[in-house]
Amino acid sequence: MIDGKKVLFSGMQSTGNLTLGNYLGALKNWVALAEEYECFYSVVDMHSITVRQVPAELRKRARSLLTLYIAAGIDPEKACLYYQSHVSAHAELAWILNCYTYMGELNRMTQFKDKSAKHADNINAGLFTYPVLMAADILLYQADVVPVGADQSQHLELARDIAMRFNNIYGDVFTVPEIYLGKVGAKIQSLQDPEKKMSKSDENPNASIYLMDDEDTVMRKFKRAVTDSEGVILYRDEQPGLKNLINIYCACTNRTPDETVKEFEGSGYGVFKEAVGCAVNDVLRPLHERYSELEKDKAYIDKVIRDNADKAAYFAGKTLRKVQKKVGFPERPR
Ligand code: ATP
Ligand code: LTN
Repeated sequence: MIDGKKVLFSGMQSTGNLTLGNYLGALKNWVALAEEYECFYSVVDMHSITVRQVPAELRKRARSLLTLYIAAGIDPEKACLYYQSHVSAHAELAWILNCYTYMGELNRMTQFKDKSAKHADNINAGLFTYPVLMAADILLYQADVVPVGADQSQHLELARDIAMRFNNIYGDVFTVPEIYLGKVGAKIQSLQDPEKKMSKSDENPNASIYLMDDEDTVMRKFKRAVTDSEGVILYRDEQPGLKNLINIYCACTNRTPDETVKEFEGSGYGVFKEAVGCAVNDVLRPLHERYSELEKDKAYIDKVIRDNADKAAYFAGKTLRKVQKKVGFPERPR
């Protein structure tokens, strides 16, 4: 608890350009949750280097991601928006937790298996211990809840196991975090292959709507979205492409699938796709405007980065010192 509020932690990697999936599945919920919880939203740049990055690109993307957090509506006076690499306690706690995590546990992680298959030329130890750094992120702030997509639930389970193991040995040191899974928009699929999730690392640019896509590009991508040959607008598993478009439409307009099906009864796919494109553009327009204003205000963003790193370091430091003491590190003489 901080100031009587429950604590929430989440993070996003600064790799690739954010997609509509990232926005509807994560960012949009983050904005709403910031009202209720004491939130820490990190740009997890230390996680990003588990895969090779071009340094200048990584730096640029990290800043752009932090700016997008604000453009999406998160108030940096209320929620703490910061770079993971600015708070050294993350690396320090991750090392300690490495010594309380088993190889067997890490071996079971499906993201590790997927990523090592994808980057067979660079299966580094960081990729293997990625979930331990993630556990450190969460446990440092004594987070009660962690909003993530379903793909991250295995990592969160591990963070809970590590916390409970540590607490069993040393007493109540860590809050055991709960996963928070959003409902609408929890899973946005690829526009080209509705069996796959929309992902920022998809090679086909037509598969994803990027948050920075201009209006014409958005309309064009929806026009080309893969549907089916049924020709009727219904919300069902047999029409996965259409179901995904309905989900996107609903998430952007706060309508239900039933209302949407009624609204477009008798319409062709062309008409519906255009409506989805317009609904998405209505959501992206204010985001673009706010982003381009913020981007120009270098001093403001710099101040947010500095102040919030200090705030994060303060809370993280408290937990880290407690942990160091518990495991038996000598106290620093004053
Ligand atoms: P990558 O393709 O690089 O693995 P990603 O697009 O899957 O990235 P992450 O950085 O892993 O995105 O995820 C950031 C957040 O966005 C997470 O909380 C994740 O669950 C959510 N998210 C990612 N893709 C989707 C999606 N298609 N639908 C809903 N939420 C998503
Ligand atoms: N692994 C997560 C990003 C992430 C995270 C975290 C999410 C790193 N540390 C802590 C929640 C809490 C991802 O790839 N989406």
